[in-house]
Amino acid sequence: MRRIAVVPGSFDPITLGHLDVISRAAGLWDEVHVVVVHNPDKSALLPIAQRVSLLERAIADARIDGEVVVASWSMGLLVDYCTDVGASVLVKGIRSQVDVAYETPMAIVNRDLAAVETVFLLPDPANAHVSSSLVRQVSALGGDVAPYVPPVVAEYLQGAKTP
Ligand code: COD
Repeated sequence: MRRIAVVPGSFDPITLGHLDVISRAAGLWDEVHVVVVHNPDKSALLPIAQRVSLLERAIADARIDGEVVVASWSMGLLVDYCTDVGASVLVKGIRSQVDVAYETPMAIVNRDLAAVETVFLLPDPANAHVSSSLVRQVSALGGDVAPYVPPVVAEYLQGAKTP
């Protein structure tokens, strides 16, 4: 049986922390779906289609070993996407106790709703402080985001600032 996992997120934009989680998930499951989901608790920088495009290019550039599909989902529960594609596992990255507190209730509800388990991966310590919100803030204030994001994202954000 093919073992499929879903790595969901806002990916606004994809960071090196996300890329690390995606890469390790691709080594653990037969097929990994990276799914862009709108998070209503966050104010967005990039449209969903742009986030998908940057994810696709960053994953291709990183030459991740494994089968990785990029998609977006706006049709309701994330577990419905999992059911549609035959995934039984959600993969989330855990950087801190804040992430644990945020993710734990969702993991329990997703298991209740559709028997979808959540697997938590710890970050590479080199990326443990990296978040999309940090990248958005550094970029908005004119700083260099290259240490935190794949090159394609750094180029895109730099281009978006250049008149
Ligand atoms: N290192 C490791 N992991 C990281 C790093 C890093 N540097 N940065 C982020 N991550 C992890 C995050 O912890 C998260 O697991 C994932 O990467 C995505 O992060 P973000 O910030 O892009 O995305 P979020 O946290 O805004 O995404 C939240 C979801 C949309 C995935 C979440 O809200 C969700 O699962 N929603 C489901 C909606 C639903 O069906 N609800 C009903 C039942 S609960």
